Amino acid sequence: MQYLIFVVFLTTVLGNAQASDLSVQLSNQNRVEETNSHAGQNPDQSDVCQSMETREIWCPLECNGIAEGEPALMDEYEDEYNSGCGYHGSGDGFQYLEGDQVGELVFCGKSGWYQTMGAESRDTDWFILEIGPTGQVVWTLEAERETYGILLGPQECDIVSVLDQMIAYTCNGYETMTISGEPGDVIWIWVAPTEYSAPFGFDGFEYNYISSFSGLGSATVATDNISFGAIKSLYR
Ligand SMILES: [Ca+2]
Ligand SMILES: [Ca+2]
Repeated sequence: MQYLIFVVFLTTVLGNAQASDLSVQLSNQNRVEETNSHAGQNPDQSDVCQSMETREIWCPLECNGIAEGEPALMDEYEDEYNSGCGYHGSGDGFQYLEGDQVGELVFCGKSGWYQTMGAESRDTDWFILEIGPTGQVVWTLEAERETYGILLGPQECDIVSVLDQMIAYTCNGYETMTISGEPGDVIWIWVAPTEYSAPFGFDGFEYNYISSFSGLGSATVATDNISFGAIKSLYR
């Protein structure tokens, strides 16, 4: 049974296969009750929403923070950047994020869709964070298209699943997840579009999302210059 759930999860939630109702049920069943979520309207965004004279309405984001650094999405792109458990290269496929001196980080991410040999694919972004001295990380997600923010566990690719999730779409406001643990604990999170292919009316390949954090472990080196080898110390 556990194997079945894992296969369904990987193929319907984390991978590039088509979504199913079961994946939604699985995610909801795994929701952590004590996690706080907030879906309030963001007044700064509500008045800049634009109608594209289609069914799609979008709300552009401006981000002032650390850039994700993923190569530009395009057809035949291979997601080998922060692709986590889907990474096929040598070493670690996760992107490590750390807070500033007060444990805060504004991360300017991009996600979207592209075609691989004629099949629709979505960009997935996997991150590793460290819980700071307060024992509580608050993660706020905004996105120009409907986007999952997921807390993952256990932290082994063979058995990883959804511990908690939020779905952010800037036109509806922002979403917040509070993650509690011991200072120094490592957490895995995952960001990707909820849709497996670009929505009707979407032009191009990419859209913007913003992950804002408080309560992170303090940075020792700049994130965009960090090497995976140097930051293995997070596990110590
Ligand atoms: Ca990305
Ligand atoms: Ca990626």
